[in-house]
Amino acid sequence: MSAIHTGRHQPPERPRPMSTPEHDDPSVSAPKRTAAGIPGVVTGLRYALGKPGVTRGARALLRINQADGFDCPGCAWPEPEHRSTAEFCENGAKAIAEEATRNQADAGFFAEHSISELATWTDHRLGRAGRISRPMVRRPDSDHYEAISWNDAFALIAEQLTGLDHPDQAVFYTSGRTSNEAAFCYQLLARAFGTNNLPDCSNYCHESSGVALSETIGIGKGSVTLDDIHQADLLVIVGQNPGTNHPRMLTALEKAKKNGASILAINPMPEAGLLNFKNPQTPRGVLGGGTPLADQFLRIKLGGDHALFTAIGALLRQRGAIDTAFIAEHTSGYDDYADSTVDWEFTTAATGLTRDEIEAAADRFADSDATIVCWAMGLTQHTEAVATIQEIVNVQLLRGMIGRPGAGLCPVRGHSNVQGDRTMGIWEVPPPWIPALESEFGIEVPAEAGYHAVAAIDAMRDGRARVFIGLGGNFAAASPDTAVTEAALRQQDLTVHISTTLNRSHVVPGRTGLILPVLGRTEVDTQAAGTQFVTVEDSMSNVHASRGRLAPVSPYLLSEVALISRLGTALLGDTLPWREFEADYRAVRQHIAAVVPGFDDYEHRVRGTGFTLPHPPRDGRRFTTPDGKARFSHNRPTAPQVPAGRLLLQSLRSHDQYNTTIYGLDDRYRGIKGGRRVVFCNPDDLTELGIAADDHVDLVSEWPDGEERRAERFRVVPYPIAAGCAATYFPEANPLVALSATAKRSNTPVSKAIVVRLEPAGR
Ligand SMILES: Nc1nc2c(c(=O)[nH]1)N[C@H]1C(S)=C(S)[C@@H](COP(=O)(O)OP(=O)(O)OC[C@H]3O[C@@H](n4cnc5c(=O)[nH]c(N)nc54)[C@H](O)[C@@H]3O)O[C@H]1N2
Ligand SMILES: Nc1nc2c(c(=O)[nH]1)N[C@H]1C(S)=C(S)[C@@H](COP(=O)(O)OP(=O)(O)OC[C@H]3O[C@@H](n4cnc5c(=O)[nH]c(N)nc54)[C@H](O)[C@@H]3O)O[C@H]1N2
Ligand SMILES: [Mo]
Repeated sequence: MSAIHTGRHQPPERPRPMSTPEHDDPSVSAPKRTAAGIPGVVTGLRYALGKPGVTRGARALLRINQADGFDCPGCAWPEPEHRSTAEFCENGAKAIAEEATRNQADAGFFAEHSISELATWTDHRLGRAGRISRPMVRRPDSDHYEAISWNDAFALIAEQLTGLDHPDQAVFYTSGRTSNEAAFCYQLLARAFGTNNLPDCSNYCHESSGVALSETIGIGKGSVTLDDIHQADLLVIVGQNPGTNHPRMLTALEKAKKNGASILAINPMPEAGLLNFKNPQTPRGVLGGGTPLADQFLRIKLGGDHALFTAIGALLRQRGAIDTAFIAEHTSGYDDYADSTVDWEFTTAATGLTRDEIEAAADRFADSDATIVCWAMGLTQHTEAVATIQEIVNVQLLRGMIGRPGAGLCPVRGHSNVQGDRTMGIWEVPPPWIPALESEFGIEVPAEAGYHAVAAIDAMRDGRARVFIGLGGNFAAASPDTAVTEAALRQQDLTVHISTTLNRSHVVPGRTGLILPVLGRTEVDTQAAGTQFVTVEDSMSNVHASRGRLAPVSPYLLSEVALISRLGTALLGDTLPWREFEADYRAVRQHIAAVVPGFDDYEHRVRGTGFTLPHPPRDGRRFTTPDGKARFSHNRPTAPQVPAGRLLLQSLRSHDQYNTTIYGLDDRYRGIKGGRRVVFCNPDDLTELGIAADDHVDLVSEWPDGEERRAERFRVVPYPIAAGCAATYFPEANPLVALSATAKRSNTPVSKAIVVRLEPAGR
């Protein structure tokens, strides 16, 4: 299918670069081999103390991830039971600083800067504008946002929604920072209104993990606890960069190493956080040389993991290193699972690894009594992502590495409550507990699934969707095929962005556009019944409370729960208990307890350090699949096809960004300073392509639809990345990803598998 020329709409404009190359001239030095330590803490403190003003920042830092404080809005890594006084990391500090900033995009700001002017700003500059301080509206044909009252804003949304021909013409997107309470209210609002159109950032993130795990072990969540990580004797970290994206995970890895674990890292890039770690919270980390982390590093080609894990599975069977009792008692499909020969020619070509390296990795699995495999976006954003993750499940099942201490499957989640949002029903698929929701609230929910994120863009582009509401996030910048997505948003009758800070989505409004500002996680939330807390679920299914501690940056802000409740009243009237929800979040939790399995006695159990949700495979080797067994999958290994003269490009995160929020222009561990338009390439590939270090190139992507997409002017940086592969930053790379290029079965854009050619830059 062509993503571009279908439907009755005009082909969109050519993709354009999202930041201005002239302002982007990075300096390049050698990549670092050690993550965190003193420079990390100092950098984090500089952000947190320097930006919001000293007392505000320091007060915030001391409350991060404490039992009586707020959950760090950085990542979803769990908190240890005995928390150190500073249970935060450099990048958590940056996330706090971003939210606690005193900069405000207020009414004066929007009067001064037109929407068309703001559209020319870089993402970094947009973010610097700071917190949105009151509700703003862009009226049809106006080039400015102007202030609007909350009541008028809710009336406007209700009028547009009730004017639709069908509820399915509305899209209710969610990002993963939303609390359980807000998420539950939001899905109730959408479903009571009559649609399951609840796409979320999970569709772009760990959807492939959810699909792969649900099909094989019966539940789409990871099966390990933090204690398991500490007790493992082999930790495999594949397709993940914890030094930047989950820095607190390094503390757990260090502890595991002290307990005797070995670490196998699998990545096309030698990421600093995988190789060496200095823990800023121990004297040794502060004074000493740090802990070497990876015992073996496999510099794999992009997309080579499917072939690698197929080979490892075969080698384990050849050696008889399998848990026959577990396989017999707890699994099905073993007999159909591929035979145990390894096609070495295919495997070494697909992985870029030698046979010896792969044999040595298989030895580690065979020798381990407690193996955990951790992964993130390096696996989920590929065409064969689901099959690849299922190959990892196969290997773990062969060895019986699930439901026992120190062993299991560990998809490391991104956004701090992305897993909780799913648990609360933020999902385009109606969850199994819908009948309970229906009887609890006396509503009827449509049976058909709604749009996932990519399908939502399709529907908006084709005129099947006319209203877009985003609860957090930055849909314009996080989505693939930027030009298509922006055009789709612009042609909506109404776009509503429920946001904390200014971002790119705000500058591509629909005919009418609203920006509705909300309290952040760090801020005190006071309602009729007093000060409220919210709850979140981390990557290991622990549910706990989060209490904001800072004074709100503006008196006009609503909490997300209050906002959704008032919209609910405006749209659906008092048929549902919206007013109770807003006044006292205990009312929301009471209904969650009645509807969502695992939340009995929620209010009581979530106090203190919280509780852990049930996970049948982890808790008792019970598998909630149709036959009650864990399933072996039979997938033929594949590898991405890259024509001669082309490179396979991945888009990843720099050290100074949180997804589409750009904190700064450095990527310290990779040696980049003062800019983002860089492309990391293997030196041998550059020689072969006749491109010199420091040349500037355009990235031109090539897809089966024949349509070319271009991102302009990137500085070439020679880097020890696997041969045939290249890397650049997200979201600058998003214009290159065709909307139709998604992972099989999970529909996640293949942001890590972009076939490109490098052309000399136009200027
Ligand atoms: N500071 C900070 N923290 C964050 C975020 C942030 O932007 N900033 N984002 C949050 C979110 S939403 C998420 S989802 C997570 C993301 O966490 P990560 O998944 O760590 O994020 P990426 O930067 O996309 O890094 C992908 C890693 O996988 C590797 N990789 C890419 N392709 C392949 C492959 O084919 N095979 C293998 N083996 N490796 C591959 C890349 O080289 C890179 O090291 O982080 C969360 N935490
Ligand atoms: N090419 C490419 N594309 C990708 C990826 C990639 O690796 N490569 N990664 C994908 C992944 S893993 C993800 S998760 C998505 C991320 O997609 P999103 O979650 O949509 O994007 P974010 O950048 O995290 O959203 C940032 C915005 O959220 C708002 N915000 C922050 N905190 C709050 C809050 O507490 N409440 C509310 N209401 N709003 C808040 C702020 O206005 C901020 O501008 O991007 C995906 N896109
Ligand atoms: Mo994510």
